[in-house]
Amino acid sequence: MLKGLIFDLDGVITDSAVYHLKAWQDLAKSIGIDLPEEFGDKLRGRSRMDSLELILEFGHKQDQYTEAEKEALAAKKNAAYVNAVKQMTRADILPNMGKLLDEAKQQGLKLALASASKNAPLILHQLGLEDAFEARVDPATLKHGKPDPEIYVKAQELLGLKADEVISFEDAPAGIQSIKAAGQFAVGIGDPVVLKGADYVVGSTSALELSEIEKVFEK
Ligand code: B16
Ligand code: MG
Repeated sequence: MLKGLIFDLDGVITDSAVYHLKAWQDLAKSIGIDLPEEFGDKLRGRSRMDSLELILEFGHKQDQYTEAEKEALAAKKNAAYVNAVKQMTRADILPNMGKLLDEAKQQGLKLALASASKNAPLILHQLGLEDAFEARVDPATLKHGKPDPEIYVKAQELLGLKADEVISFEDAPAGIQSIKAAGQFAVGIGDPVVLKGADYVVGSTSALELSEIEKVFEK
């Protein structure tokens, strides 16, 4: 029986991916790497340091920096990203998501956030959603990033629920892998080819209908 919903943040509740990409592109440029727009998809759901590693590998520079230098690069990117996030408002909640969260609460479902972002508290504040989730996984406590199941298992545990009692929502292939490895029902938001491991896929949040997803979940 369905008892809870677990949400990724970036790409599901709001589209902060555009700000992540812009901040990474500027940082990459400053060290001589030209990062194409398409690279943004590879960064979805990946932790900050995993994202930096992917970018350095892409630019064949993975062996050129010490750990301390990598930390400094990541901090520089984050400062630019945080500046962009501070411009966000309630209007940046993705279409339909406010309604879906309200409906879920009315049904008595428990809600949790499973975001890899250490900036999630700031983003939720900007969106006016500080009180929307009864549980939030703190990514600083995780040993492994998505696609490892750890973050979704932890979110489910924080809600006190079992894997077959929750539906989890993701926009990233790494996130869908994480949900499925946790044994949960996965809703993908994006390209069905890219998110082929999901149990239910919609092209965008506008097409999300909780009652329709529940019908497939109950089958
Ligand atoms: P931060 P999600 C993820 O958020 C983003 O998709 C990913 O691009 C980002 O690198 C990661 O958070 C870490 O973010 O640098 O703010 O800690 O999709 O898991 O909500
Ligand atoms: Mg995401």
